[in-house]
Amino acid sequence: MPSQRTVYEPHASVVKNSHVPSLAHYEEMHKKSLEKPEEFWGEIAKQFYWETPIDHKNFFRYNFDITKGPIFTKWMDGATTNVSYNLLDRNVRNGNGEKIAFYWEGNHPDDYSRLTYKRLLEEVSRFANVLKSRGVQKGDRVAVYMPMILEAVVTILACARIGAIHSLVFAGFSADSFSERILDCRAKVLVTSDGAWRGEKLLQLKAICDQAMSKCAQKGHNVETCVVVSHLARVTSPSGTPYKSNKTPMTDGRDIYWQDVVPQASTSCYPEWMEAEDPLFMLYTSGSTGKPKGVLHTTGGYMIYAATTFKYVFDYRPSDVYWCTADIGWITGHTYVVYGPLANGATSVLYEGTPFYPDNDRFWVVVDKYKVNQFYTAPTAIRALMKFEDDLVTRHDLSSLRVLGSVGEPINPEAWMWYYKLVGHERCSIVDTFWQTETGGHVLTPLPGATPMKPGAASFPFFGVQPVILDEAGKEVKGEGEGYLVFARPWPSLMRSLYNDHDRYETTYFTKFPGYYCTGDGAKRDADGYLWVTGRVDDMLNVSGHLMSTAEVESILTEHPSLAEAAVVAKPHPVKGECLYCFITTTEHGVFDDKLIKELKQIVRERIGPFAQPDVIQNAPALPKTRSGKIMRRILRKIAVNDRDVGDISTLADAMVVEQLFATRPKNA
Ligand code: 6R9
Repeated sequence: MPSQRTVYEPHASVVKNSHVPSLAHYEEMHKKSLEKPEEFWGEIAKQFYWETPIDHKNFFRYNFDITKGPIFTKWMDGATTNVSYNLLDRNVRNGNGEKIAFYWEGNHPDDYSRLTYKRLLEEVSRFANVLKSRGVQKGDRVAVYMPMILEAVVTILACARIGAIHSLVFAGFSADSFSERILDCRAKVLVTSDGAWRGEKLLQLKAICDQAMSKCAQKGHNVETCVVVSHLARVTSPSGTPYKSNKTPMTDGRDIYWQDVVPQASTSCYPEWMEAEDPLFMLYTSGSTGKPKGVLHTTGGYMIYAATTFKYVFDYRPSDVYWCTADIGWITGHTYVVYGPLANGATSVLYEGTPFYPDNDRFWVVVDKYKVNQFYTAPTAIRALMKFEDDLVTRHDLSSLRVLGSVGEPINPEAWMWYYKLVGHERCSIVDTFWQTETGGHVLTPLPGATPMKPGAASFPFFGVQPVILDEAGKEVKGEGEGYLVFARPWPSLMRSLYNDHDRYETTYFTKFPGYYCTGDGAKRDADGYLWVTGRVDDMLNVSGHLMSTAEVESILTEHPSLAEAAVVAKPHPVKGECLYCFITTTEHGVFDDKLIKELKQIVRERIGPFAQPDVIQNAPALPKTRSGKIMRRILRKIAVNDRDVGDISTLADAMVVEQLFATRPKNA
């Protein structure tokens, strides 16, 4: 395996014509972005349409220091614009109306379609008019629970057009998780589809929405309108037998089919001019207390940052075909399936299915089919695919590829090398992009033509970003070293608040180290100045790129009547990155057996989603605790990996507990 010193230079064919052709160019641009942010971002903002022009004297203000007052960030405050106008009308006016915005590739290879910028604008306007006719106004929340279909993109942009705040929830979350999120933002409208196929699995999305809406109704919140895309009847099912759409239950007065209302709506809808600091969307992310956080992004800053990162990080050129495999329900889908590519007038692939259907080479089939130039996926997918024969990759023509992206979790050097060699033929640049729902766009990343690559290093900050490493005492670690990854100032797309909870925003991200935005991740800087993200430093787990908190899982487990206590830790997993390892203590009457294990796994699936199902559940008659009663997770993590080097246990109330847990690790652990 390559060491931290192994460096791969960008290939000459990538450097040629690259937007940033050398490290020196990058350094110069980065320096300017920090020293003259108004000038740097002002130039970029000029490429967009502003209904009320930007006041350059009031371009950028912020406070990151909680000891000096409330935390805030404002970019281009007072200017007005509309994001959907800039993504659609502006591109159509620039002569790109007939350009393909999306190639849609269905779960089944027989299903595909395409949409031009002009048609996308018409569809967006139509749906925006439908939303308005159902009473949706500027500032209202629209919950979205959708598969990867074109209507999902249309919904997002229709909200942006009328100033409604979209709140997408990944359509893999359970009805419980979804209802909690609908309630928190009090969504007026919900948009979904009857269902979708993922591989050979049928997802009954409308049925999950019905459960979620009835849970909301029990708590006094009624969703007024539910728009349902009739999707199943128009696609090929894995067995070939057509799906009968009348199986989907509809509630009179509340539920309407997309196909019954959208086609007759007008194709023109005047955009709502939004202030740069008006909300554009919210997106929930897990919080360490267990309650999800509604991360709030605003209009102007998010738009210019999504556009700029897309252009430089993927080294995008107008004739390129780009493909990001992320689901639209995650931040990667928001910024790099929808907003970033469309802001650049790009052509993208939108793929509905999985990497494994109908065969384990589907990704490479699609790259070849559309001659994809930039391909962006997650380490967990790469690790799953590298288990198969090389031939699955090598039998396809992947010569169109120029940039390969990775996102969601640290990429291990072995997966990086496989990606680089087998998929990229040692010709493509790999961009290991570190960012978060909260950051809105990439914050640490190599640039394709500029950055010599080190496998597994997120490398250097993007323009406008100033990373700092701090030690436990809050002192800056200069040069080589390791510590907390924080940022010393905001870039345009940093989240502005948590929906309806600015206090929690300040405590979660700005209190531990006054003056800095705290990511919750650790990082180290090597001798060459490269940054390596080492993973979460808080009680968060990253399972296949899905973040969740240990507290969230523990509180669900302990609701089971047989459980007295539960402690959950992350255990490294060869494909998922991390998996859940749960220690449970039963009550006096509870019996630890296979039935209980099955029930607990099922509860977690139902309450959070299938991706959260625990891999290991261990019986723990007692948990290692400090004398003050705090569970020592550090020790549990050691037990999970069977590493007896547990370090200092002098603070433990009862050291025997540790020995006992090591001795009784389950067979599948
Ligand atoms: C974009 C996204 C954010 C957390 C983040 C970190 C981990 C994401 C990473 C990475 C190392 C990378 N993470 N990208 N860690 N290298 N390239 O994934 O957002 O779902 O909010 O997750 O994911 O731990 O803090 P989100």
